[in-house]
Amino acid sequence: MEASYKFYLVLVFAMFFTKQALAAQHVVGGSQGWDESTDFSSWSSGQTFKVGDQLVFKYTALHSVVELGSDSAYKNCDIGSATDSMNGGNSVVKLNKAGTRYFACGTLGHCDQGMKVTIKTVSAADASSAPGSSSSSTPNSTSAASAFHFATSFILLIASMSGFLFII
Ligand SMILES: [Cu+2]
Repeated sequence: MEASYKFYLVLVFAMFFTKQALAAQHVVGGSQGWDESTDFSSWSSGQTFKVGDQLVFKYTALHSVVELGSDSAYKNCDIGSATDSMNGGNSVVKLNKAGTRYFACGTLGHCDQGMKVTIKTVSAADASSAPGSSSSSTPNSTSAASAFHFATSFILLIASMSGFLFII
């Protein structure tokens, strides 16, 4: 009875850490963060956003983060039509489904200066066939990736098991 209780605790623990390991956090703008001087299009072109990943906006009190609902609102910097608004300097956004999302700074004039970013989220399956990987190399890289994920999960399972049993 007690053994199965421990087993489930360990399982939940392992699943939690495995999920954490597979979901990525993207600090918007990289080391420059959410700022007028950052080139967001070049930053985003180097990223793959997958369902389950998180965006982290880091900024000073001069800025905020608003989410815009459409491509036209994004192009026109129509901040008034924002669907969501965040402030406080450290805003986390979860990418919970595939599709395009639009973010801009809510401070007057900043969006027009280029302080905005488009995030295209892909499903995990689409991510493995993303442009750039040629058709011949795709199967190899996919199996390598899943082998890596399996190994990571396995190591985390063992690590959390030993860690948890040690605590108990
Ligand atoms: Cu701003």
